[in-house]
Amino acid sequence: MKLLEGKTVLVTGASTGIGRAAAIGAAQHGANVAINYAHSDGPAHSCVAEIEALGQRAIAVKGDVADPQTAQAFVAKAVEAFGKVDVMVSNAGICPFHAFLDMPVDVVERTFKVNLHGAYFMVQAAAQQMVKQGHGGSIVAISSISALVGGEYQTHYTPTKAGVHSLMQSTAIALGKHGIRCNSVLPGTILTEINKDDLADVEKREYMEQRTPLGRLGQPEDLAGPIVFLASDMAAYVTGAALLVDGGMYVNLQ
Ligand code: RM4
Repeated sequence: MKLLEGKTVLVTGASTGIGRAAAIGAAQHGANVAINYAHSDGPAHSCVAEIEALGQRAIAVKGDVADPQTAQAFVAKAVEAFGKVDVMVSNAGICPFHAFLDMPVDVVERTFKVNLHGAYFMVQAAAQQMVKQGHGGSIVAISSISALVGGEYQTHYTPTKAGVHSLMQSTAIALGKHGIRCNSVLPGTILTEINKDDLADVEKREYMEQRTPLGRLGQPEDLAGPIVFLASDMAAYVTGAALLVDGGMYVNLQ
């Protein structure tokens, strides 16, 4: 069953990791896809190729989500290519692990601008287009288990993920009248570029695995199904919700 047949799905930070898995998952469910990416053209273009190999159309649009203009340009390019926006998956994020007491100003500011401001501008631009279209839509923001719990080396990061979760709660209220649903997904520890260096520490990786009742860390593909579900009409009455996708890590005290 294809849950996104004929839909246009936009995904930020989609050249690798969770964003890439979401983009390909949407295509597997019948969507045409516009991906945003910030840096490397190669992985972005290979993501487009993988989507086209599935028989769906795709475009890749380079842009730094921290720049408000990027969101407007991304949505405009998607509308130019596909005529509409049905789903926005706001995924782009960074997590440069760093101790609190000597955390540099530029690291804090960059993390907030990418993870929170970037999400805000992308969600706003997509919602503006959806309202103009007049037939609703779905917005899925990638928050994190870190919206709910802390991290010693993530004092700049966890507030942004809590903010993304809260943004979905408030936009769900603001946009419900337009038939636009807003929900957040809260991944646990998923093996991606964002934590490759951190999890290269064998002791740290084993600790995180042992904290996970399902016995393994997540893969980006583990997020595709939950994101497609929230994007689709299967979740027609779901808005303002948060879906943990963490292998049970959050509830595992003892
Ligand atoms: C997630 C969670 C994971 C970490 C990534 C970077 O929100 O904290 O443990 O590896 O961020």
